[in-house]
Amino acid sequence: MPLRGRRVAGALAGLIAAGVALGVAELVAALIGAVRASPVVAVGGSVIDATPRWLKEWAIRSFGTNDKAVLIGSVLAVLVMLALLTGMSAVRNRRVGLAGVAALGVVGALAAVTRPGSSLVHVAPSLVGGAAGAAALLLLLRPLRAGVKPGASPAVTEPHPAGSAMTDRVAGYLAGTDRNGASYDRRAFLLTGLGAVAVGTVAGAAGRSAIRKRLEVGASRSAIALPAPASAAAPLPPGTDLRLPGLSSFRTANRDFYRIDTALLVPQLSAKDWRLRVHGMVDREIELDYETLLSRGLVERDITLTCVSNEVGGSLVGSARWLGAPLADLLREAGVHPDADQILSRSEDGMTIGTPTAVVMDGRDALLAVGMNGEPLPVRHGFPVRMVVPGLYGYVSATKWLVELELTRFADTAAYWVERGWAERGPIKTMTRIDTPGAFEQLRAGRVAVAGVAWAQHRGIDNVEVRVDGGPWEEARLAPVPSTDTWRQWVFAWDATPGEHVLEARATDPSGMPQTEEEAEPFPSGATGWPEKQVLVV
Ligand SMILES: Nc1nc2c(c(=O)[nH]1)N[C@H]1C(S)=C(S)[C@@H](COP(=O)(O)O)O[C@H]1N2
Ligand SMILES: [Mo]
Repeated sequence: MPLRGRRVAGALAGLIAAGVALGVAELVAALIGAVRASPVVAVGGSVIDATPRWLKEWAIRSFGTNDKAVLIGSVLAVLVMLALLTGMSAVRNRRVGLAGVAALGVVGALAAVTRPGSSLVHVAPSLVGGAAGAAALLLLLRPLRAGVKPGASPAVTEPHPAGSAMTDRVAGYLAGTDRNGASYDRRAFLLTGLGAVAVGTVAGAAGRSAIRKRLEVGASRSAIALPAPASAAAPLPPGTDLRLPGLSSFRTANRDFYRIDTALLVPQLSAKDWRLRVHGMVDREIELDYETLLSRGLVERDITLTCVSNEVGGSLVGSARWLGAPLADLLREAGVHPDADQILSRSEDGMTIGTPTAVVMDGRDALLAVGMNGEPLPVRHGFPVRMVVPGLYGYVSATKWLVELELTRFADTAAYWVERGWAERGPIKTMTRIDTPGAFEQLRAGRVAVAGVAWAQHRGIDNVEVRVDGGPWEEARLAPVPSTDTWRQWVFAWDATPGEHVLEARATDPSGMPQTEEEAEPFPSGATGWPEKQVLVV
């Protein structure tokens, strides 16, 4: 089969066809208003769900908040490779090429339609995009066939000249000839290619911008004026925030607040469209809109949120002043059946989180939160409404983009992370973190402020101790806190002597038992162990 330059052209055709497919798919996704049905997003989302825990943790560790960009990049890289291969084989055999395009389209469609909360129409972007890609590929293959010398039998192949490598093929492509010297219509190929690139780019750009507009739920958010709380947060006792350099501030700014969720694209739900349905094992179903929720008499509380995936010393913890409606009151109105021990909450993107009913009803400030640090919830943090329950890890309590509360039983339904092996109940373990000095920091001998935060939400922190080089435990000074639902700052004045030292810390809740030294990884119920810092004093 005469190939050489045509093979390179074929690879290029494959790449262009893939671009057309993606561009058109993006446009169709925007048109049907299903951002998440875009093939790259859908495949990326499926990859996230299928990713084993160790790999996910490695990705978060290595790429931090760029993990999603890296994922999308990888999906695209794989697609580019497949597109090049498909285009190359299409030169030999159009049917193989078309089968390749069809397979990619079907993969995208399957990924889209199996995403939580998706419907059959979500196959449209991948299928229409795939069809457009196939059409582009056929058009681009035409000029490549046109020049094959009449009578040149594909069976008669000349021996391949030695040293004919990639350069040879590229030269062939530039000359518009194949190995038999048969020319193909390079001009027509280039023109068709340019046309296809234009179509793909315009479709993709239009789709993206339509999507961006749709994502401008920001408009809905900025139009909101939150009411003053019926019950304001307790004023912070003086000295709650020690304001030491390197120590986390008592309240975490929204832009600095950690974000953990499975949503590749942040769900976009406007306040106007928001409804909460309370159903399941209740006497009376309730449906609530945003206005009604705001009119319920809101409470404002400082509450520290913690992720079960937080490693010892990790940063997946933050404290905010939340404004929200008491969840227990709403449940009492619905009339929860006595054996409904689980509140299965659902988010707009289909995430499910199971919270013990008894915990929510025990008098703590479990909230349907609408405000965070004085503004409407940021979209990333669950706009318009999320749950916040002091004392429970986020994966069993802090549902963002909340749309549904189903009263059920743990024995009957397992929530998303519980299905994946995480503990059914997730009370927060007593933990402390050394914020300053930093790891491997070089210090001057003399007085050094060792400081950090400790948390055991809804139980409270009674004591934090520090020890140096495995010596005796010494008590740190605790800052005051407004309630037991927040973390607590502490500071220890250390007389640092020259040399290498290891600092360790441990916290104690009112049970009197210091947090365990035993090291456990986050899976399945939260990390344990004492945080430590190695420092060099000069
Ligand atoms: N809809 C939805 N809500 C969610 C999650 C999620 O993946 N989807 N993740 C939970 C987890 S594991 C945590 S720790 C908190 C994190 O909240 P934040 O991103 O506002 O810090 O949200 C919880 N709520
Ligand atoms: Mo989490």
